[in-house]
Amino acid sequence: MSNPFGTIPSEAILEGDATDAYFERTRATLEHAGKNPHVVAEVTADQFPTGEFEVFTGVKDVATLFEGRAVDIDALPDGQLFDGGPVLRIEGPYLEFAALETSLLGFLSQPSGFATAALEARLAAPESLVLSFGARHVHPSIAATVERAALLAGLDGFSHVAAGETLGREAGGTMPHALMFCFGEGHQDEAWTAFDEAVGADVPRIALVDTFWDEKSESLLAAETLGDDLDGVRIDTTGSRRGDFRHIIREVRWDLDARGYEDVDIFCSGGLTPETIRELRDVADGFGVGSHITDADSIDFSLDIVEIEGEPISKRGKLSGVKDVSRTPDGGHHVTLADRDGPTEGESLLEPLVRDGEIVREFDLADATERCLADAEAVGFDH
Ligand code: PCP
Repeated sequence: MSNPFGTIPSEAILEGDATDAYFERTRATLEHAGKNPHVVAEVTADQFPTGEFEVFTGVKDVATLFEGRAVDIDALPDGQLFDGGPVLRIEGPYLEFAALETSLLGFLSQPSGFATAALEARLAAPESLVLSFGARHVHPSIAATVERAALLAGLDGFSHVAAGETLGREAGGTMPHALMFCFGEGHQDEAWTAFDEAVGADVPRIALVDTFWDEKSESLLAAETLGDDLDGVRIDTTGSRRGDFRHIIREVRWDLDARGYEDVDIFCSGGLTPETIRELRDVADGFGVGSHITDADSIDFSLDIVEIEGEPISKRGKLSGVKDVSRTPDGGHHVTLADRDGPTEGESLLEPLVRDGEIVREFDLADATERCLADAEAVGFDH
């Protein structure tokens, strides 16, 4: 069985079969009528800048989707922020790409949502270790999409093993509650000792300390058990038992310090949001973030024809004509008609991606991360 989980095969996406039925009917109708107009179409979320910036990504997959198609595409660079206007523009015969619209939008919308939420988490604790733990909340076939978006937004690492193989980065992680259960209440020290003996030297010794007893008791037991080998403790106290999480963490810190364990770091996880991370960032050393990223709303991108046979056109509520977007030194994001002058000192942001079916851009995740974080600062990203 080649497709046991019922996911859409890559070949179907590349061939344009991963589409909405009305595009197939459009093809049949246009071919019947002998029409295939030359168009320019733009991908846009908001027509005018809103002041609410989001992260653009997924563009590498779009390039792959369009390789070999007789179109030209310009797009924002991977990791660029935007708050309105086109993020991508396609020019060519309409039937060359009509059936690809559905997959094109999917490649951009969900990953850009993940990356925007990940950036919120990143900037909530710029000095702390922030890891992506949310792969368990999505279909496993897109786990690498989540983890890539997290890295793009500057997170320090992620937990999903197969995503790591796809991305060429090793997954991180220490122990789940299941491991603690396997040793049982009163035997936490045996679990941590066995872990210390079993795993490679490169794995940080982070003891999970919220399973059976209070966080302070288990943290001190972990420190006494592993001594200098203990790198940190992880507190994942469930919401119903959390009370004042900040106070719990401060209490654990106090008692570890009081017994000479100042070098033991405290990591937190479980339902964290940018707000809770901000409240904890001065008392905890690191955070594992899952659902804040994976629950992110997809960016509401749509693809609209804006020029047909050289003439501007649009539906009601959309802006006709080929556009450009530019960034001014004050962080402003501007939308103008492409054949008019943009703002003084504005830097045009739409760059060649595909030329007559050939991918003309290289992709580097580290570069995209650098761009994303620099651009977040330039535009004053603040969600
Ligand atoms: C952590 C936490 C969440 C996971 C991480 C994702 O798991 O309990 O379920 O974080 P999120 O709440 O931000 O989505 P573990 O403590 O490792 O889970 P388990 O209880 O399965 O060991």
